[in-house]
Amino acid sequence: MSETLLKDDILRHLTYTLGKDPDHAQTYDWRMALSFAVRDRIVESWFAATRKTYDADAKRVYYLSMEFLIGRLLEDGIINLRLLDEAREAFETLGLDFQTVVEDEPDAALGNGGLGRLAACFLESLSTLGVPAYGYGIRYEHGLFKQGIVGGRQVETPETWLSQQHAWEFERPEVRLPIGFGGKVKVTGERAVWTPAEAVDAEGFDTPIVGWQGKWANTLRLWSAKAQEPFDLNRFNEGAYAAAAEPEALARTISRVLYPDDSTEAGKELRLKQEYFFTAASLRDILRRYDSTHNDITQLPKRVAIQLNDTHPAIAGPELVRLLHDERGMTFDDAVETARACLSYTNHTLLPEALESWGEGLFGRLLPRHLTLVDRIDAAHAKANPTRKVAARGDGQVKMGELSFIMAHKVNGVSALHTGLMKETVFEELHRLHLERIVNQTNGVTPRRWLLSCNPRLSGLITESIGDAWVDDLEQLKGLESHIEDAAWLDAYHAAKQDNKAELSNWMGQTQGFAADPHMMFDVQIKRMHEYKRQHLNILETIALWQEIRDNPNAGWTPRLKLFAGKAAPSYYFAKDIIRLINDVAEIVNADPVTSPYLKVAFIPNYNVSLAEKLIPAADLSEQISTAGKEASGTGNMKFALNGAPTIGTLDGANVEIREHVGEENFFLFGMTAQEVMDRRSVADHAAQAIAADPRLARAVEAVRKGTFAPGDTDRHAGIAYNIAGPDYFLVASDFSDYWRVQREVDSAFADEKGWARMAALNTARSGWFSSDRTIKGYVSDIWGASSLL
Ligand code: DL6
Repeated sequence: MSETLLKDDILRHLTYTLGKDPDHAQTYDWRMALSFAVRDRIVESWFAATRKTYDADAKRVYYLSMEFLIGRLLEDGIINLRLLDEAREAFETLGLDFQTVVEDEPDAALGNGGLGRLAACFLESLSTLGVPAYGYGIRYEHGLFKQGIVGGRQVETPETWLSQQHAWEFERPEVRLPIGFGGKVKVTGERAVWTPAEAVDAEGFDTPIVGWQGKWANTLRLWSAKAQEPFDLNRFNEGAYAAAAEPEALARTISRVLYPDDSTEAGKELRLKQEYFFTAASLRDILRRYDSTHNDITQLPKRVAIQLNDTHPAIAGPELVRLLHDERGMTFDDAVETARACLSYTNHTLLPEALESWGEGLFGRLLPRHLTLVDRIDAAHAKANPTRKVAARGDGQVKMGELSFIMAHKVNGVSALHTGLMKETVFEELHRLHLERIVNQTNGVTPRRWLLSCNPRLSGLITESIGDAWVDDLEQLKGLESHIEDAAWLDAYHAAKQDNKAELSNWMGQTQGFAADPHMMFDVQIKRMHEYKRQHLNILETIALWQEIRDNPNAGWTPRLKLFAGKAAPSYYFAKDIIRLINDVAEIVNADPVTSPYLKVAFIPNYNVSLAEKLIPAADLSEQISTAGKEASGTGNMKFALNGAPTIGTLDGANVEIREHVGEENFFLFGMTAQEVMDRRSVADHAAQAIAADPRLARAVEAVRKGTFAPGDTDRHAGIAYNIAGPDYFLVASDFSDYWRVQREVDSAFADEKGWARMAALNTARSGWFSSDRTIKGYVSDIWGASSLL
């Protein structure tokens, strides 16, 4: 670890790296100077880890993911290096506000939601555990769009995290790999030579990811697309300036935007290009690294474990076979076996619309050799399993789920329920043919970011009570249970939550023009907007509650703030309608003097990692109300429980395991089970029946239908009402009555302040199992066969 003082390093970087005099430095300059001073300290353990990995000739884990939702890295680095006190002190003596500097960092929003955030938690845990690993992804110029709310509606603007220098990355101009598309394949005997029609270069940018106490750091290598011939000088000299720059613009398109809208053919092509681009570059990089110290390619699986994070990198199967067979001369069968021994695949969803497939026309045009290899992989699989019906190619499509399954030695789901459903539904036949292949690895979250860093009040109390070994051994939180009967301790636990709520309330007052009373229950639903997550069930219950309070204001209501945040995909119109309904309800309800003491509604725009870090520590109640069978796991649910917010939820995803761990008396369960959901759907008029049976629900749906929350535009929300009363695929109406009933149980429980604090504290004490360190240990032992070098 560096011997110099952090403050001296900050001033040195300010002067010599940023060229700024302290008297004229802006927040940005101070933030960069601090980041570089912290980064220097990370680089030391990063180099040491790399040397150790080479010396041990250790197996490396390669995590291929289209998304890494890493958020801000500065505070993470400071916390993991245990520099917080020194950094604070340094800024105090410089007369600057430390928090302002830290919050100046833009969020790296290189992901959409849970899948990308999980990848970020995994990288941090891999480093904490000292498992040699690389994350591989795309260095998008624009991450997930910024969400504004204008007139209640979502408005999207581009995200621009790279408009300033990114302090954490190192450009690697020497790591530049050509990636081809299209063209021709010449087959000679067994093998083929692919001559692509076009090519771009993938250039690597490395970010070190440091683990707890700085003992180890791994690399996140993100690929940026560059033109091979960036600039056509002849065309420029002819005066065709735009045309001269076209090759560069076209190449850059590949890494320009996270998940382009793929509702058009051009969008689809770009998405497939992105997938092949980063997967092919990563595989070539992996083989290059292997070749630098090994000369027997057949031994690759002893040194290389490649995890496919969902099907986005599924092309890794045929690409690795191509590299081994066409380029390295292995027999086709050996190439398939070797690739399979390296590859494993995580499934993150059972939603049919999210299971990727590509039209064979597009696939064959972009990746002609790979299409043939998919057929050969299918044929070999059919030969080994003569009864099989499922294939990776069929009905004019290349199916990436099937392809990933066939090419992986292990396939995992992300919660016990989800893994079970995978076996019974999407992969039913493949599972029967390969009974050992599917394993479960329930997700987890890193406690460094999601407790230690985001909730200093609670983590301070925990450390005072049981020491700090919990930070990388989260099961130690169980030790808190012995404190829970101590009234003074429970008061302190409760006070930490109240202070977090007051802080959030102040922040809301300053930024949202609305400071909620911290004595209200903070009832929070923050996640991507999606029908299966059922924000519309929550807002419908809010409407019904508003109506009941108006009818009977003196019935002793428990005051609640209903807090929502989340982004809708730009072309997902129903989800955008739900955002508008929430905002419209907020406007009416918040202005109602009768109900205001008991009910408020807020939609906080631009949900991202940093906002989650603010909201979760201040939450009293966690809403995890998806239709059972639809949420693969959820990880927000874990963060809330860990931070002492009991869940109201269905038996879905990891809720099931959270309830088992925290105890059923500390979890508010409602709704149908996954099996009941399937049965209920076969009732033709399930929604109408549910509405007829519950006058409260009928009244709330009617208020939405007739435009109570859209004065002057009475049809505005009719679509939502018709959906709930009609097809209601996600069974909002059928689950409403039970949800309402359990929400009233929540009201009574919250009114008992001590009882609630006890329940919240038990949630914290019993959430240790949901650490991503535990999850990674599971992958290491059951899937990767790697080991820790610490
Ligand atoms: O496994 C991480 C995360 C789960 O916690 C969520 O339940 C799940 O919805 C999410 N899946 C995806 C992928 N699919 N789509 N669309 O984001 O993965």
